[in-house]
Amino acid sequence: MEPVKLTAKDYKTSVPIVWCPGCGDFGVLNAMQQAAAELAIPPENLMVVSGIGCSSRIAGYVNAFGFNTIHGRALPIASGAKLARPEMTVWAAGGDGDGYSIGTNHFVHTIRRNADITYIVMDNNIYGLTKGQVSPTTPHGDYTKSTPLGNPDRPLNPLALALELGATYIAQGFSGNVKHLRDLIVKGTQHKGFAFINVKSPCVTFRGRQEFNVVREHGVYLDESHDPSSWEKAHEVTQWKEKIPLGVIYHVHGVPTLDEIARDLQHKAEEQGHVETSKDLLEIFG
Ligand SMILES: Cc1ncc(C[n+]2csc(CCOP(=O)(O)OP(=O)(O)O)c2C)c(N)n1
Ligand code: SF4
Ligand SMILES: [Mg+2]
Repeated sequence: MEPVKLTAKDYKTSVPIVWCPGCGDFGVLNAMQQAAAELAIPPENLMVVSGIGCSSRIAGYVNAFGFNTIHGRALPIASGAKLARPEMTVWAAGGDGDGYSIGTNHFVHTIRRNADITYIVMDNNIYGLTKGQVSPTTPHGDYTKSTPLGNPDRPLNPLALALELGATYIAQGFSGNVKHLRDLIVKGTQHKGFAFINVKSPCVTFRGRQEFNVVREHGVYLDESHDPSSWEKAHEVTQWKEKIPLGVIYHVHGVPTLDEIARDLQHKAEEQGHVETSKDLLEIFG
């Protein structure tokens, strides 16, 4: 019998979507559903883990195992899920506040461990759910609910940070270009290791609709003249000031993943045999 062909519709849920009309996150949701269909991942083999925020509601909108966790904690939970069930595809998702503010420590250490998961950040430069406070990616000087005199801080550059930390797949997409974003998610999911995709996903309510035009005007799609295997070229791209890079910025293969390392350690421990007494255990650490 022919296998049933999955379509984006198979990844929709009946959970009512409560995002504001025009929110960029709709484009990200469509791209994720299209990517899952393209990769033909049976919904029961897919897990979407998120934190807290408007964007983090996405875990309930994809027909898969979903876990809307605590603020900033999507990555350790996603890493644990992948360790426990390596045969599953695990996507982590959330916002710029979730990932680059309260969750920064997990961002750093998940990259360092090269967990074999895909992390999709809906970067709207604001805390949307809590009604418009400054986020780590809000541009310097911008007025927000919590910076009425202008943002005194310089913004964090997540692409440069990920590159410096040794991320093995770094891409940037735009929720206004679903097809392009779908392809970035497909490639990231196929990548063996931590795939990081920062998505320019405007918050129309607290940053305004013109944010879509900012990305359209300043976005530059990387073509074959960009070599994503070159750290130096990737570094150059992450330092662009006026232009916004869109596409795969950096991609390297062959770095051991967290689950490979863990399984290797498990085999080594099994070879050493069982530890019978606590005295034997203490001797191992002696
Ligand atoms: C421990 C903890 N601190 C603070 C909050 C309040 N809180 C909920 S969502 C959020 C920020 C959301 O911003 P972001 O992650 O960028 O998501 P967005 O709503 O913009 O998609 C904050 C501060 C919380 N839920 N838990
Ligand atoms: S507040 Fe902003 S991020 Fe939240 S749903 Fe509305 S437009 Fe989207
Ligand atoms: Mg946000």
